[in-house]
Amino acid sequence: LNSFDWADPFRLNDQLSEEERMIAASARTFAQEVLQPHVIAAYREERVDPDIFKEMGQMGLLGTTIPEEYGGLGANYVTYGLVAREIERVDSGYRSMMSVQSSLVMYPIYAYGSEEQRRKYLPGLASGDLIGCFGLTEPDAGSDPAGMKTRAMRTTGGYRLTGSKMWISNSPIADVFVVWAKSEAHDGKIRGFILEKGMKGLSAPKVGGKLSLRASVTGEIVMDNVEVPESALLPNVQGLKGPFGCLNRARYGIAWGVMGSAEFCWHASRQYGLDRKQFNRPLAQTQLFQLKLANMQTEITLGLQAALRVGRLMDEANAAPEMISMIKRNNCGKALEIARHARDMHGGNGISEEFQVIRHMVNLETVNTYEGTHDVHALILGRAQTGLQAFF
Ligand code: TGC
Ligand code: FAD
Repeated sequence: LNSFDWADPFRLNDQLSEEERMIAASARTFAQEVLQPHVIAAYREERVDPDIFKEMGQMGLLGTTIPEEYGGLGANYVTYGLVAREIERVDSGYRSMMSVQSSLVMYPIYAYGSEEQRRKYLPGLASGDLIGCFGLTEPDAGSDPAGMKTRAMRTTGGYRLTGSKMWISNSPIADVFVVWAKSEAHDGKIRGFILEKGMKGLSAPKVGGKLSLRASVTGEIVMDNVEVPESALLPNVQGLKGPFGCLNRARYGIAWGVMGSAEFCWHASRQYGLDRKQFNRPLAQTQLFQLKLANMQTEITLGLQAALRVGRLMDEANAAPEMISMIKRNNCGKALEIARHARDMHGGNGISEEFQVIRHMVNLETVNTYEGTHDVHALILGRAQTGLQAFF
């Protein structure tokens, strides 16, 4: 009879190449040895250590899919997903730092940028010497980014940007800002611009009072007549497909990442149930506890398998955005549900930082919302199967 590995029921590991397994294993060691020891205090104190970017960079975890000539690892999308899973096993905020840098800053510079822009920014972003952020959302334009108010006006040598972005990961510590604006010089079309820290009129105040994703810093981007040269424009894309092209990659990575977070919660609950006795038997020997563990195991196994399938299609350049909506939505929703159950299964200890499940749970509330909310992705899938858009 074939054996069953409770922790890897569909033998995901066997479906990976030697190289994918190796990079995943080294990402896991890094995450557990370098990130895990600091996360509880970092979260409590809402403290982000910018050196984490350099540490990730040294490990080759920034720009995993960007070609080596620009400082990336030149690996495939499955590898990128595996890295996200290992980092988010520790904390969604750390995965957020990595995925913004890789998918939302390095990717657009690589895919839409000039050769000069690639050479100028990508090696520093890959090493973590430069920190990047991505400004799409605004105070009055979240799920509906087409409603953005940020404008770029033509000047003699370039553009002048005015507007403000809200809820921007990494912005208070960023050196490089990829910002999306409606450009009056391009018939009001959405265009991407690369701004740099220190430009006159550019500031990025921190958003305070966050009770989720506290190990990652979030801010605004305020642009008060920021003048940039022509060379700041991303030349090779226009329209919403620019930012969405980046979001496809980041959302895909999130679908893997949240499974790492859910796996942490599942394994912690299983161990807790084996260790703790009530009514003279381990909690894990009760039917209700086992039902919850079986549900966790099933949803994580299915979610990982789905992410791998979409990753393989991405690597063949054959994935559709709706596939990504499906796995981003479902994996986030299931991970959040798993974390809530894990919190409950830990009893009173479940609310303590020491057991970590409540931190994952509260983080996943953000992950379920950003990069397209759970409901927005349902509307994308609804539109794809009815031909009727229900957004407005
Ligand atoms: P719609 O009419 O659907 O499309 C407008 C144009 O965009 C193209 N497009 C895509 N292209 C590539 N990939 C996709 N996934 C695309 N989706 C749309 C589309 O083909 C069209 O192109 P064209 O040439 O015909 O003009 O646009 P809509 O305005 O009706 O959009 C509706 C909706 C809801 C789907 C969309 O706006 C949406 O996805 N909203 C959610 C917004 C969102 O995800 N924001 C994320 C902000 S970044 C972030 O959260 C980072 S957190 C990261 C971290 O910390 O880890
Ligand atoms: P809204 O769009 O106002 O949505 C509120 C509620 O209404 C949701 O439940 C939503 O599903 C629902 N809703 C909206 N429209 C419809 C509809 N048509 N039909 C039915 N229901 C609807 N953005 C960036 O650009 N860059 C970043 O780096 C970034 N990082 C983030 C980090 C954090 C910690 C957070 C919390 C957010 C971040 N975001 C970032 C912003 C994020 O993408 C938005 O919060 C998200 O897209 C939702 O937008 P909103 O907050 O304006 O909510």
